[in-house]
Amino acid sequence: MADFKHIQKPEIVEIETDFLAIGGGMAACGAVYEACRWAKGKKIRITMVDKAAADRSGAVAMGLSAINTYLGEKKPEDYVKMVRGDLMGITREDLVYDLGRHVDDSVHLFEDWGLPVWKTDDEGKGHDGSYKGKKLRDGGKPVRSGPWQIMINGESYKVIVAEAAKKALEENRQETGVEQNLFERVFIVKLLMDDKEENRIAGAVGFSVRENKVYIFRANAVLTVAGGCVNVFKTRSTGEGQGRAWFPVWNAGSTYAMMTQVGAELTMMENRFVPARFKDGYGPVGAWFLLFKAKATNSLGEDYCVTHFEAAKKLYGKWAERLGTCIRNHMMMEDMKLGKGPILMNTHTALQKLAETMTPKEIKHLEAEAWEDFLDMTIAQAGVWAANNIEPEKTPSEIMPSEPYLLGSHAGCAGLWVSGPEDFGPKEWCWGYNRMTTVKGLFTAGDGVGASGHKFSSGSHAEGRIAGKSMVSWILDNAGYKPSVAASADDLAYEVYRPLENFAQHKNYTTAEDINPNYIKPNMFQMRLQKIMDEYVGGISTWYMTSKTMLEAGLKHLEKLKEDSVKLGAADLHELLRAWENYHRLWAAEAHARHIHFREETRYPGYYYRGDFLALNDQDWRCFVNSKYDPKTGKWDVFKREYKQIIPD
Ligand code: SFD
Ligand code: AMP
Repeated sequence: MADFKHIQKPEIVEIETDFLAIGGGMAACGAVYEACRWAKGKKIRITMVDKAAADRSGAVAMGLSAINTYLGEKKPEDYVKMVRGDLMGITREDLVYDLGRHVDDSVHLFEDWGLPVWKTDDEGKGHDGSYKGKKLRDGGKPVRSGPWQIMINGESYKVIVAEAAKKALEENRQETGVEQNLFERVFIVKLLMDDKEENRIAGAVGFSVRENKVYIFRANAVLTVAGGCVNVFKTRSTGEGQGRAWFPVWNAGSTYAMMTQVGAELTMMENRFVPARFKDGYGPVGAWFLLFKAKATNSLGEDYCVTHFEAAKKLYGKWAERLGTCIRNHMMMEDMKLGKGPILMNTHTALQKLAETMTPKEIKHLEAEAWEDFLDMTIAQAGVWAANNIEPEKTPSEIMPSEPYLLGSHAGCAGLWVSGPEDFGPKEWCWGYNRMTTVKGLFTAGDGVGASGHKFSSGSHAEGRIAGKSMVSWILDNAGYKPSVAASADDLAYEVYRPLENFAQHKNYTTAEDINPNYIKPNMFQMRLQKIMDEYVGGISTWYMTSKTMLEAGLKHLEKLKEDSVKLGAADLHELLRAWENYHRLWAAEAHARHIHFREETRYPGYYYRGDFLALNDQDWRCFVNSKYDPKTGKWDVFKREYKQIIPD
């Protein structure tokens, strides 16, 4: 089968390791940092492979202005209540609690590693990260923008976190004597299962996005932490702005797709996140609502959270009362549909109010912070302001609900069903190793873990550390294991390079390379996927509305697209990357559509609506929706799992 007839055969590099982290983001960096500590002196080989360069990869690539999960004086129980409330009553409380009790330690490490954290002095006055106060771990008081969030000067946040992970990896490399244990610009295409032991992970295969090389990794334990899924729905940005999105465009659902394909159980894949963002630049709103205390209104000056509140309560009951993220979206959308937009973030009145008690120097500093909020994390939004002559202290800005993203770490909870901590939660939710999926030896964290949102950057790092530590236990407990994969190295390499072969074989059939009956280019494939998802699965065109009949039609189109996916064609390594990214998006999209189809209620108004079941129905649907794809039969099974409340209201 592996006949590279029209392209050059790539060099095949085979790597034996014990611990393989796929991804180099917050969770991966946390995982390798922690694993290297527990592996010290034990000759356990730790390897990390990222499609990009860890210094600037993943969601934190551009930096962040706030750490959204820091408990400080609060209790993990309070954190569980917040997460449960915001996610409309359904969370894995064991996982959330476990995260709550560990997350602050990651934040303390960030500060040790050099991240500037804003501090409050003894008089209660806030200062930015240049203030030399006590460290958080020594009792220093952060500047809280909200109850859970603290402010940072975070332009270099990811560089700092990656540096610690890389340092740990290098120490591990020296101890174990391996030639290389950090692989950057290597995209993982699929996971490999063991051919001797049922339901056991054995490694992964991928390719260099720069060189003609295919990589085959064999490992005892694999952590898949390749982030969430962006660009699965048609985007609001168009034309030359198309690359702009809120979440990182390079996170293409690899986490969900690859683990689904090997039969790992998914949970809450019906959930998605539709963030309200500053229009066109996708600038986050948190600092404006929480730190600057800005109010968002419709263009008539009305507060949509007041005018639509009673109606929302009727449909969504007690879950509407705490004005969680999706409910706020819902009420905003109601006004937009009534033609009362644009919706405005009143930055000007907020800054003017804060300035009332400030000196001119302090006012200048405040204005600088307003810009820096975006310059530190969403630079394009500062560009939109500059291009439109917007001075936030004088002019309001439009906000807008974005296209949907699939994720498990922000205000959403799509992901994998994983084993919980041993000491907390129902026994049936713990099958041995914390954060292990239902596939033996396969772990996840951050955006990968479902039913436990609101982890954000700090929580994803902390959860990576939890997973990393338990993977080392797994490796020690399975020390005699030798991974063995059925497919030959040549066959795997051919499969990975097939889009290049498809293109090379047929490219001369037409004069316009992008149009060809024998292959589909990644860009066309992506547009087709986005159109299906947008029109049938509740994208922006239908105001996030879908239904049983719409979903069934959409799933048929997805099936056809899957048939065509074997014909993906790539002209070069960059397009090969794009081809596999879109293939992963397709799988994530299918899981999403199947889950929405199964859940017959509207649990997350403002994220999506089931037109045939417009209300929330706690009696029948306060449960997890889980699913499993069977790689042997190609069939999906979607089913309910009981929700269990651990922390009382
Ligand atoms: O303002 C492959 N997030 C925020 N978190 C906060 O704490 N504070 C904020 O202020 C936050 N905001 C925010 C946030 C994100 C973004 C994009 C913006 C603003 C503009 C959320 C966090 O960043 C997020 O929760 C975590 O980063 C999630 O961590 P993790 O590890 O689950 O995902 P990742 O960091 O994106 O890393 C993914 C990695 O995988 C790699 N990868 N590698 C190999 N093969 C493949 N096939 C791969 N596919 C992907 C990536 O390169 C990356 O290294 S605010 O909006 O609220
Ligand atoms: P965002 O910038 O929208 O991603 O939000 C950052 C953080 O602030 C998250 O923890 C959000 O849950 C929180 N947040 C954003 N807007 C509001 C709001 N209007 N009320 C309460 N919390 C908010």
